[in-house]
Amino acid sequence: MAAEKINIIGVPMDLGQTRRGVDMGPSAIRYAGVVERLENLHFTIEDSGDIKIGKREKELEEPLYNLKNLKAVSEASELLASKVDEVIKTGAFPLVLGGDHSIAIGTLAGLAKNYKNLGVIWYDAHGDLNTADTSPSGNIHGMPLAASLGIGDESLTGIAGFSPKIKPEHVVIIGARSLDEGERELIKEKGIRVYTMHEVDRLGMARIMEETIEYLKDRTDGVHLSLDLDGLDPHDAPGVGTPVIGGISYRESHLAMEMLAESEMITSAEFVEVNPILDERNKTASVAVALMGSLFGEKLL
Ligand code: 4U7
Ligand code: MN
Ligand code: MN
Ligand code: MN
Repeated sequence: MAAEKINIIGVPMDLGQTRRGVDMGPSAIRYAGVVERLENLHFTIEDSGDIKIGKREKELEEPLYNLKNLKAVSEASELLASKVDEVIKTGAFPLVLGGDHSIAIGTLAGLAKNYKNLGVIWYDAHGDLNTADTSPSGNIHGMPLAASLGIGDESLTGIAGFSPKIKPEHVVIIGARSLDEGERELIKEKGIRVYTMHEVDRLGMARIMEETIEYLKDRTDGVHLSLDLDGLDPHDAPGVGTPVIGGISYRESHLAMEMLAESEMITSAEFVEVNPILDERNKTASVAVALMGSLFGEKLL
């Protein structure tokens, strides 16, 4: 890891989906010992505290164009984008704690102000490539990758005043096993690199990470890891709002993080969708912290 300082930004966002509790994700991850874990690796940690999140729209109100809580999500995205931008300018590594995955819209907006060719590793059971037109749920946490590619409603694509934030050829999705029809079409149309669970089974995580690192190495000037805990199997990460069976194992995930640490290519990261209310004794937050340990270079010997 190039940076010696890590700046933690909490985003207690739960408005990108309908289940309660994911707003407590940042607290659960802090409680699981993130600061101590990274201090042990000799990083200087600053905790910026939490981004302010607005109010949920009334349940009965018809959501605007199939985009639930659009106003509050886009406002929080602007705040987060500014914070991430500010942290990068101090030379620290931004480590964003979610909150639901809609927060990636703000994270990527802040990052893209600083990287012309930002690479993104999207570790997730889902593609998060929906728009209001294709989304079966209207939940914005299913849309952040599309929005960052400049696809979807202006209030999401236009955060921080420019669009797109990233290019399709700089994205690698790992762990996909639940894709909606519109997402499949977009993946094909844009030629986005996707390692589904089929490839995880067939090639193994080591080969996938070698290929991912090789693929992103020369074409990007920074690489962001956006890790949705539901990328892992629900057995290892039960505290998530949209679990899908047949996921990436705890060991495979550690290997992925260790290989990213060795590559020294990751310049920012976010860990999202930890929902302590659905969890078993803070297991999922603890898994997130253990994976952060490996990502930041923890070794047994
Ligand atoms: B997450 C879904 F329909 N695709 O759009 C949708 F299956 O950030 C799920 O990856 C989205 O957890 C999951 O609502 C979003 C659904
Ligand atoms: Mn996601
Ligand atoms: Mn997901
Ligand atoms: Mn989810």
